[in-house]
Amino acid sequence: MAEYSKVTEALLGRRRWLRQVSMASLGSLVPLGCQREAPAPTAESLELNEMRFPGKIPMRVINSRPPCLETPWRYFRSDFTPNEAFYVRWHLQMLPTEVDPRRWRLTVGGEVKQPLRLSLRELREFEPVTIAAVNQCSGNSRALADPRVPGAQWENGAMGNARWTGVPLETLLERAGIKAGAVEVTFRGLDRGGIQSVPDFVRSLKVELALDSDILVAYAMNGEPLPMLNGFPARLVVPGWYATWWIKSLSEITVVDKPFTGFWMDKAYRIPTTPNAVETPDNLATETVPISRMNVRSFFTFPDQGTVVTRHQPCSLEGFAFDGGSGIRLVELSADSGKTWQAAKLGTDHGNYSFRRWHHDWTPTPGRHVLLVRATSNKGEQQPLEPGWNHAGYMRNVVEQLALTVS
Ligand SMILES: Nc1nc2c(c(=O)[nH]1)N[C@H]1C(S)=C(S)[C@@H](COP(=O)(O)O)O[C@H]1N2
Ligand SMILES: [Mo]
Repeated sequence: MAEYSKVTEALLGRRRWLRQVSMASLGSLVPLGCQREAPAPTAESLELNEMRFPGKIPMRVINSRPPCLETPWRYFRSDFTPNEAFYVRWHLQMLPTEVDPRRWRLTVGGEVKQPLRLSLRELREFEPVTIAAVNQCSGNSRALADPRVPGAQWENGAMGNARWTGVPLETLLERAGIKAGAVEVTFRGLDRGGIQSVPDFVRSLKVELALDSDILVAYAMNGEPLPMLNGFPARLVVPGWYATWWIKSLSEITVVDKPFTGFWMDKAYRIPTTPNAVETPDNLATETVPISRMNVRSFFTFPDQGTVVTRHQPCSLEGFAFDGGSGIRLVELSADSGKTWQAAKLGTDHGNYSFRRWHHDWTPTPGRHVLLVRATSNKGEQQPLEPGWNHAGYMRNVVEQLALTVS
């Protein structure tokens, strides 16, 4: 499925293509015991709330102006999320809809000895680095918050995993030469608020953090140019950190000698300092910090919710896990509400910032079952059995459930 292409989709027709995709990705793994209750969805036409944006398959629209589009769940059956199905999130009305790659320039300025003004071609002349990393919106799964919270009502599809190729930010900053006394580096894209009351989407990193060698200025995603809606021609990739840092259509990197202040740092994208950023509606946290590293999560991708499974035959359960960069140590399943857990087998390791697939053969007895999946990261962090809550709906990572009927 990583080899998925638009051409394939057009040739096969969507319906057949979907069938091929599930057959190709699950292949011989589909066991006799896991039957599908209903045939796979036949989305010849747009489903409710779906729209087709440039460079994208039909996707569920969370907001249309500016576009916020959610990745359909079936795409999480592969380790890498196809560019065409990768979720999209913009904040400002005036976003770039076309960029001439011959005229686009990335500037590195401010408190530097040698300001840079790089073309896309010059950026590509640096030694390229590729890293597999999850891009997840801070508000992924917000729609599931209880009590409800305002903001884009994402279900679980505001995330994706891709191979990002580009130049380490550190290389660019070293080429420019950071002056003594510099404290932060700010990042700005081509999008604009348009009116004075809407501040531009600018974010800043402390100099020490900006020099982390894993941060990239990426111009390719899964081996192709970035889709326009995912930040063509280049974006920041901050592996392990929530996507709010991953500035798209990047145009200005500015080194500053005073801490940067701005709406998107001081007011938005902040979390309580409490463990796992938890607060309660009647006792909101008074102390907040900018959101940064992702917490650990895991999901089911097969079979689908509500599938009818045959008794006493092995059913191969499948899903994936990830965290904020320490990597996945363990994925466990429970069929008894968390009393006992069994370790799943982990799939290919694409690096600590990537999705990590898991699978587990389960031989069920008749009845209705609710399975739980729980991941533990290499740094020992484990998903909670109860969801945490905060006023912005950030960082949800409760243990996920899969309800199945065994007949
Ligand atoms: N220039 C710019 N970059 C941006 C944003 C934005 O509004 N403008 N939104 C950020 C947020 S909050 C998210 S979740 C990610 C979404 O990345 P994607 O659209 O490629 O999935 O982009 C980030 N980078
Ligand atoms: Mo986001």
